[in-house]
Amino acid sequence: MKASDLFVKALEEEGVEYVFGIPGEENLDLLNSLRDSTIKLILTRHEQAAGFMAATYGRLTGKAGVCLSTLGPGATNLVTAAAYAQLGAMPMFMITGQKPIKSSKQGHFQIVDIIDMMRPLTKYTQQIVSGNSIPSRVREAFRLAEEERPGAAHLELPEDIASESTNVDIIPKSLARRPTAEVKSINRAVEMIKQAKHPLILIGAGANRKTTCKMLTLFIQKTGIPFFTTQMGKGVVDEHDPLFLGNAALSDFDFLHRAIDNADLLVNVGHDVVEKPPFFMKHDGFKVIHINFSSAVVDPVYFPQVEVIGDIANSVWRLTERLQKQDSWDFSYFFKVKEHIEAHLLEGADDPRFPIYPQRLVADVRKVMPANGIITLDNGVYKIWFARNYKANQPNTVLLDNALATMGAGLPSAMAARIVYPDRRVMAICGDGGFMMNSQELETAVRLKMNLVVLILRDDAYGMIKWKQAAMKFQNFGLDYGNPDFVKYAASYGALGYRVESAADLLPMMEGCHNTAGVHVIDCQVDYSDNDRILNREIKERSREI
Ligand SMILES: Cc1ncc(C[n+]2csc(CCOP(=O)(O)OP(=O)(O)O)c2C)c(N)n1
Ligand SMILES: [Mg+2]
Repeated sequence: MKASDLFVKALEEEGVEYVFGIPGEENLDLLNSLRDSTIKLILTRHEQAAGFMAATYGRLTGKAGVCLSTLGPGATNLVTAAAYAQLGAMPMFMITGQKPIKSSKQGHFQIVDIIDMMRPLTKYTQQIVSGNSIPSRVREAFRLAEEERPGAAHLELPEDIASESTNVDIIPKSLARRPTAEVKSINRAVEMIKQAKHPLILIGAGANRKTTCKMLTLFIQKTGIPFFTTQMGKGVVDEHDPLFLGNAALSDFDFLHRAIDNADLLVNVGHDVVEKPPFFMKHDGFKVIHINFSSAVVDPVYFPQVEVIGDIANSVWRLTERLQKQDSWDFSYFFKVKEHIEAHLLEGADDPRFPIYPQRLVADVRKVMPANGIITLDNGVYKIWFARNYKANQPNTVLLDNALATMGAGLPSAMAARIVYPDRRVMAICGDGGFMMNSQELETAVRLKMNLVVLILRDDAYGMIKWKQAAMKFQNFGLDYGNPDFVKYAASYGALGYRVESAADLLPMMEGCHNTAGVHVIDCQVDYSDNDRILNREIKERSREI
């Protein structure tokens, strides 16, 4: 069998449905083999977008999303997406091409060491040096990309290897179960939770697995222990639950941190230090039980006292079996904090001013999104508002990146969500800066006849950095820019463009877009002038009084 055919067969064996990317001449054998397979090629307009789409596919399905590029410049364009998948724990597999390795007449044209470049960004990176090693290399790449903690894997398939003939069979997946926690660690955790006065549950990204969501909901229902989420833990348990306190979008001084400071024990399910800290641990503060697939990376702000290491769903289930509500638990202060949080969330939710206030915008988006609707956020200051104010009902319905926190992923990840869930409402929410970093993918979305809504928050600036600049008491400098006319820009791609003219416009406009086929782009001017006052000062001062 031709090596490139074997490669595609190995991908099919792994259950691959899509390959996202841009081929170069070094991938033409592989491209031809893909032509005859069940796998669909999703051709994009930038490799970075293909990588973001593959990573998001992996995040949503648990199966490695696959992306493809040529050598040199195509492969270097995948770098940010590799880091996105690796830090965000999204299973993703990159295939890059290369010039012939046995003999080549092109000198060093386009050649950079892609394997070494990918090393710090992946769990596995290898050049394939013989067609016969394809089955084991591909299996190994998928094993590592998908195994906890998931991440990025990379294989380089040189042109001459892709075209050679092979005589080996593919290697099927083995049946493997994850190890479960050792009984003594469960015993210790049970004791600590029973003895605590004010235990509190933290839900992080690693808890976002199907079985864990179910087990965790049962655990919370049975014990009645209140919980809060990290940005990437949103939706694992329904945030409309009366035991939900809030989201730790900020690392300190928010209302929620008053509850955290009052806790004497935090039961951390699935958060690790790759995500921006939801709080800072102190030596004389609360104790932490770390429940995760692997042990805690020690950090000055995170040094748990007890670790329950093994399959998270199994650990949570065993804790649920062993724990009942305790009379000695006292959550009264937590619920007092919750009242303040809920009251603050309502403030500004109906603000009529325009350009629109972020609080109003978040409230209106929530109104048009059903429980299973998916919003994908790019990176900007609005991410904090969405994390704090948008209550998620279901897992994977708020896709944001609080690990690499890259700009440019909002639109591609919405497109991947659309592919995985053709029947749900999907909306990309991007700053004008982040949108422009991958706006060329509007063409891909239009070409694929996607139904998609893209909401652009326009402040004609890198607003997030402006907010930090103001907080540091620096003069406004170096962060303003102009924008294309987004309505005309959308139209030039064959998408539908709209401009919001008043706060009251937005909700019916979004509703209309979701009810109409096609790619819709909404240009909405946003007013960030109160961000500094509210996020840096008001919540700090008001929460101190609780
Ligand atoms: C690729 C990348 N470049 C730079 C940054 C640093 N950064 C974080 S947010 C931000 C500004 C985002 O601007 P915009 O997308 O317009 O959102 P806004 O905050 O204005 O709503 C910048 C420059 C980043 N996170 N990622
Ligand atoms: Mg902006």
